[in-house]
Amino acid sequence: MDLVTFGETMARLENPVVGPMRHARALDLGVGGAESNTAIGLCRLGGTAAWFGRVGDDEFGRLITNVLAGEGVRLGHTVVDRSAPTALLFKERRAGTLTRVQYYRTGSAGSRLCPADVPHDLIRSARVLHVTGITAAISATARQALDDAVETARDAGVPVSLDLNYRRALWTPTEAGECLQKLVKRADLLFATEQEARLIVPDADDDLAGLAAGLAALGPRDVLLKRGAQGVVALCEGALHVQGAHRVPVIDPVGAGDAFAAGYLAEFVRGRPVADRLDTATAAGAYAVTVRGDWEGLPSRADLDLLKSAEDTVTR
Ligand code: KDG
Repeated sequence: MDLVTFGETMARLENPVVGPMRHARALDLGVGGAESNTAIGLCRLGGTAAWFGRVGDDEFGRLITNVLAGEGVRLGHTVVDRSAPTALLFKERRAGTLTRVQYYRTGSAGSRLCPADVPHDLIRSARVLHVTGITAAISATARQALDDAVETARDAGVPVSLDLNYRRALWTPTEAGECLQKLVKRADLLFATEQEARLIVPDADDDLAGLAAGLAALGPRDVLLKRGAQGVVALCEGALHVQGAHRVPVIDPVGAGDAFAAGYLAEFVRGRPVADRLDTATAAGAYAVTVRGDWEGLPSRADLDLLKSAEDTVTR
């Protein structure tokens, strides 16, 4: 298996017309979860990915497993929890690309993930284990499962990829900073925004190269500072890389970071050099933001070629 990942995936409800949610006459139904978004991205780029987590024994849980399986994500270790519902995520498209996310996930099936759910053999078989800080924030048992999974990967020599993915609705900056710093020390690859990075190394230099170096000093050999429309500053295997983003019309920025991680990891597991990893990561991020939805716009390999070669806006 190229990538193993886990966490909470939710049913996603979104107003199709921009404005306060209370005026919506209908909501679009989909799914979203940072880790499963990345698993889908890796599959679309031709890799193999497994996701595990808990879903409720309800229509939303069945929607999640249908969607992920339909995208080629392996779900053999996913648990159907009969005692708690699948969580909901509401995406209120308030104005243009301004989106307000609200969770209904306290006590959800996904947050009941626990150490007994962790498939250690599957993790040992992976080319990379990808985790996010969200799992540490959703419950104590999920945090323990995360800890165990990371330990198994490290013992087996499987690289650990960590996307900090700070969600302020779930915990305070102080709580997150303390907990995530411990995870950063055990990660090989680290994805973060500048704001997230400063939770971990509050005293780091103002400039991004210094910030990346501060994070790398904690352990990760690749540090990727994602800068949205401004691209990425990366400190990988000791070398600094600065890369711009593709200029694309932004329709929905949610999920861009998961796409970036998917692109980077898709090349990492194929043993490709850093330059290729960054190219695919930035292309995947660009595709993700051009389409409504957290993962729906993620590219295939053919889409990557299209972005590279397109001189016209229409390819026939
Ligand atoms: O990164 C996109 C995610 O925010 C979304 O798909 C849902 O996992 C999610 C979360 O916790 O916000």
